[in-house]
Amino acid sequence: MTTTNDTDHRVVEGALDASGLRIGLVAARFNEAIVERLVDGAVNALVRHGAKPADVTVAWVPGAFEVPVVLRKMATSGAYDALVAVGCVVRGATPHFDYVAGEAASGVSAVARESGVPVAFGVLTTDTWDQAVERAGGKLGNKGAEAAVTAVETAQVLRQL
Ligand code: INI
Repeated sequence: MTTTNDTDHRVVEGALDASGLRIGLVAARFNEAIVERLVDGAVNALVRHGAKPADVTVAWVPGAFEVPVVLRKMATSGAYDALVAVGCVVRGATPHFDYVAGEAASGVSAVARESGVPVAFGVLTTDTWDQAVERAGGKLGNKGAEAAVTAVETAQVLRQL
């Protein structure tokens, strides 16, 4: 194993501090009961980490498939330091799931790569409704809140580079 005693290197880490950050959420209304909980979790997490409520914008779209195009508009507007995609795609018995979930994930990452604005992925992709409930403020936490804090941390890293 190689170790180093170099104490002079620069370490960049993002503070979990949302004060002064302008943050946009794009939320997909499909499976709305779940997504409302994810949005509430995300907004609460941002405010608890110092964001001003007036600096948080939530844009609603019909489904997860529509999330990337609205994220892209927000990312290229210059009005946001970080973005969060929020939605819920439940597999059920349809191959539609794979297209919707796949397009949402690849579209979200493309927006972040191409714009340079961090976009956190808070879109649940689950096999069942119960698994979604567990991740939307249930026993497995709130993935909307986790994504929001991830967006803040990444924005704070970018600010230092
Ligand atoms: N959209 C979702 O956000 N979640 C889903 O589970 C879902 N399913 O299962 O179909 C879903 N479909 C709609 C899709 O996002 C688009 O709105 C639609 O295809 C029109 O473009």
